[in-house]
Amino acid sequence: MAALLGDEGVGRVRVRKKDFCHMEKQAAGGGRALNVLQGLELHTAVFSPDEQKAIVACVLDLQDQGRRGLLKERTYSEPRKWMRGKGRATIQFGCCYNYATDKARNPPGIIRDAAHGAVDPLPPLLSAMVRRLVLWRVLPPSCVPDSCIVNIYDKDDCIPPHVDSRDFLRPFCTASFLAECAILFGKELRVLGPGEFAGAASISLPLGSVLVLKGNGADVAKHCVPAVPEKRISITFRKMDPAKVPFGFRPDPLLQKLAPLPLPTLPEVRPAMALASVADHPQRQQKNGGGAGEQIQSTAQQQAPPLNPAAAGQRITGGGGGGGGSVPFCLSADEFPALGASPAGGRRGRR
Ligand SMILES: O=C(O)CCC(=O)C(=O)O
Repeated sequence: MAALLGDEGVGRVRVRKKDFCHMEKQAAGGGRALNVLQGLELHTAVFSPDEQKAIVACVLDLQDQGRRGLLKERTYSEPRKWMRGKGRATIQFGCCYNYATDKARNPPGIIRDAAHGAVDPLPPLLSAMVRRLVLWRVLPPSCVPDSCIVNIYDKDDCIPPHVDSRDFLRPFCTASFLAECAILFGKELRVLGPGEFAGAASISLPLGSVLVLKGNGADVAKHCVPAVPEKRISITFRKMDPAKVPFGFRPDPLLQKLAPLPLPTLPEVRPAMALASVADHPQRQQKNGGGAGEQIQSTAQQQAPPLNPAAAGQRITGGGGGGGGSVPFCLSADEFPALGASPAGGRRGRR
């Protein structure tokens, strides 16, 4: 297992930023302002370029297996791309999370009954990723993921605004591959058109990075990824609530009793640069965004990605001006379809 992704490198150049801030007024609580990004952490360079290549190759191979019907029934889903923004393929491991009531009338949530929720266990390389996340202190040993969902976005696919189900514990995290893109956060995210959304805060997700979600960033703010400019893969790792684990679930022996590796002594600590932008709070951006996030940085110097153009009331993707007014774009069941559905009857056999 360790050979798939080496354990060495806990101290290698990477920035850990966790001072994201965007204040939004709460309707409840007398209009008190709340930092809806509290609890988010961005860890960069968690996976090296070579490791990213291996992970992408593994995902594409799994997609090929899914298309050929070689994975369990609910593991691979590929909706019909009938309009811009719709068509993101997903591969689920560890459990079947049902986004919408399905044909068997299973309600949304983790399907506990294996007869209806048959998915494959985490493949070895994805288990090795989880192991690294814990050993390298990206995730705490108290919340080791036992499931994941792989999102495969073709150009123009998106994931609409949502809050991840409470069937999964916090923190959870998402790793990014193939193309850098923005993820939007906000208490309210506006739908501007097919695959186009606007939100108050935008965080750029570098290749090989891992964004950790907990606190308000996971539970108060919604998040979404607007239509991507080119093919992109993300892998979201989550630990199931023990009360929701599918019957007969077998824990991965390689993910038991993991302990974080000790950090090497750092020769230098530099202030982190801002990674999130806050459109309507330029003064806050100066005060907080440019300040010191916690940083783990060894000898080489890392350049922070450029500031994102902020997104309040602005079009995030696609051509053409800000518009402002929403156009009809229904966040219907085919945005988060019941899983295990592939187009064109691609399923030929079953493992
Ligand atoms: O693709 C991403 O980075 C976000 C994925 C996500 O929000 C999810 O899997 O729930």
